[in-house]
Amino acid sequence: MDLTLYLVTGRYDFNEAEFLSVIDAACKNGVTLVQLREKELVTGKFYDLALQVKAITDRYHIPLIINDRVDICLAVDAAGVHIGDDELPVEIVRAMIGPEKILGVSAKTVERGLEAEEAGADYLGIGAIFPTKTKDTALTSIETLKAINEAVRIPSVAIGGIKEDNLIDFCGTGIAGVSIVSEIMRAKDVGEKVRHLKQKIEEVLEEQ
Ligand code: TZP
Repeated sequence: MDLTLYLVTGRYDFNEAEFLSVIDAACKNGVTLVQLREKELVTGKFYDLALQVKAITDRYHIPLIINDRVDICLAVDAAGVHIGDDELPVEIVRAMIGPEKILGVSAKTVERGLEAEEAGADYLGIGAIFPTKTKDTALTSIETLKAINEAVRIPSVAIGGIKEDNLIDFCGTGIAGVSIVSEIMRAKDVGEKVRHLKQKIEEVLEEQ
């Protein structure tokens, strides 16, 4: 599992072909993990979309993570699932997906991070670090991000309002990578944006 540059999808007003082509361009140009995050779709449509996204990620040998939906993860044999605060308990999800699949858990506090690790999480998603329009959620400071990283052994990714020009703020925080929605999904040139982000985040991670 390479968390360096983790694309989390957003639908915006893309039609399906446009949405899939953004994911394809992101995969082709260097994202290391893709999370399909769908809050509106009914189950059958989510399943169909997940199959199409998985065909793309498989082509690039990039693991696909499904946001929240254990059933969809199992149905399409995705690499794993990412769960937030209001989902099933982490140990129950681990039991449902088995030992091999990747389990990501959102954490805003040291306590939640430690609990998630204990219950079988493979990585933590920590945020929102910067203000974001993509999700209505409380902010988590860089200090808290560092404190969570120091407390747990599993790797973590930062999320929320992350852009090319604030990647530098993660120097010395101990993260394993960044999760990004709008900066990639809404880029004018997705391929170029991903290449720039990848180069910069690799520089930041080298200095950890
Ligand atoms: N969880 C915390 S913030 C966030 C999620 C899913 C949204 C991040 O989106 P963006 O557009 O990269 O700020």
